[in-house]
Amino acid sequence: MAAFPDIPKIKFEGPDSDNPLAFQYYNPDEVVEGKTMKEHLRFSVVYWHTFRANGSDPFGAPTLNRPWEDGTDSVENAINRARVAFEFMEKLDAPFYAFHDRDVAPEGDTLAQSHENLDKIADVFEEEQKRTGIKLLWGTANMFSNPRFMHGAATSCNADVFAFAAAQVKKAMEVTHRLGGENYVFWGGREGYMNLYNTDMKREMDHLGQFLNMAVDYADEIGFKGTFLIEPKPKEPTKHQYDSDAAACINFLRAYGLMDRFKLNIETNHATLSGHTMMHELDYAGAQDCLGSIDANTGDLLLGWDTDQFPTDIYLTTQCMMAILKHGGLGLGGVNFDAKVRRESIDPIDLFYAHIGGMDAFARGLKIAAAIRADGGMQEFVDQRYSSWDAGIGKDIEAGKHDFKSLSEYMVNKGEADANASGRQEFLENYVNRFV
Ligand code: XUL
Ligand code: CO
Repeated sequence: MAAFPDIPKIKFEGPDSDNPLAFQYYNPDEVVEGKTMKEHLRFSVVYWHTFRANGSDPFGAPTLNRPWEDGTDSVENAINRARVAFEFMEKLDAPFYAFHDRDVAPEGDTLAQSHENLDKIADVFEEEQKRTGIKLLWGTANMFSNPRFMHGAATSCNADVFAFAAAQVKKAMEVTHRLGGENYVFWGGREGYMNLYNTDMKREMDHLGQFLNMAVDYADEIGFKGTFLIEPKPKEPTKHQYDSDAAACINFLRAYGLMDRFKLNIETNHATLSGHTMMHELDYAGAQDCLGSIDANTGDLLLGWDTDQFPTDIYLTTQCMMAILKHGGLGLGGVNFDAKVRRESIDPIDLFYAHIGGMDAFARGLKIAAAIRADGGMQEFVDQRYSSWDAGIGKDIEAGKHDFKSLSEYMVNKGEADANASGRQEFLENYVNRFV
């Protein structure tokens, strides 16, 4: 039986439509900068928030109406839920999805039992992927919910937990590979510390480096060619997560010889928790050739935690798309809605409104960013701002023709630096507003 019998397939109707179950801006086949919107954005639905969230929070019980759930943690319920998930994604016209092993299949009494449960769901996913053409953007392993991971997984003080985590990731990689997953994500759930008094940070980081190298070796063994992604987040659940921001992750990847196999999965709410804008994190990752994928969501200015709300702010999506286009697109990555409806948004139809809004916001951001780039005014300003590096002393410095002695001689002779020009921040903010 259909879970969403009254909901039609969501279609593009254009900006004049007032149909809340239609796209006003996301037109999958519309070409922007030589690629279709569908190719640029590669929208993905997350299994955990969309099909497993129940509206509970630390202060209250579940609230969300999910009539297809039978209230048990059985494999049968998980199979039925998988069918519902594909019905939802098909109606939404979402080309990709993402999951953690433990979102999709119940954890068994033993690891072998958990593996078996996961295989049963993977059978259903395989069938549904074939039926619908929907693809797996990435898989990952949940190594933070079960109490065994209280001290971390790859960074646990308990070596057996490291071994358990390895077994779990091995299986999650196999399932991701079997389902044609285009990436495999590591978000360091509890890879961090609460207090340095009881923590050997160096040893924990070394273990994490070793763990990720084992993952790369195993990928080679099974022929998994997808990109590995690390997802930075500075805090929550631990006080200090080792993968705290893009810069920290990239330093880690370099230190442990992982740069050629890993990129980053940048999430908006994680960026802002780390005291950076999403645009900063994307531009930093892009500058280091590490921009892999994004977890699209937003936090709340007035709340200091990971609220994982759907992105509707056009400035945010414009800035995301400016950075993404600047660095050549997301490649095998996508715009993955790591976002959940509020616990007061209790109806199944709210899942549609939330995703439609996020997809439209990103489609608008894409079009606005492309228009800004086509106009060229901002790029021209930036080029001009750095023009002292295009000739004369600047060009020679960049070419490596100078050292402190020659620069000292140059400036002692000259006496004073050339005058500075205005940075024109307000002018540029107004300029962006012309396109929004
Ligand atoms: C947690 C988070 C995760 C990762 C996947 O904040 O974002 O859901 O995206 O483990
Ligand atoms: Co995420």
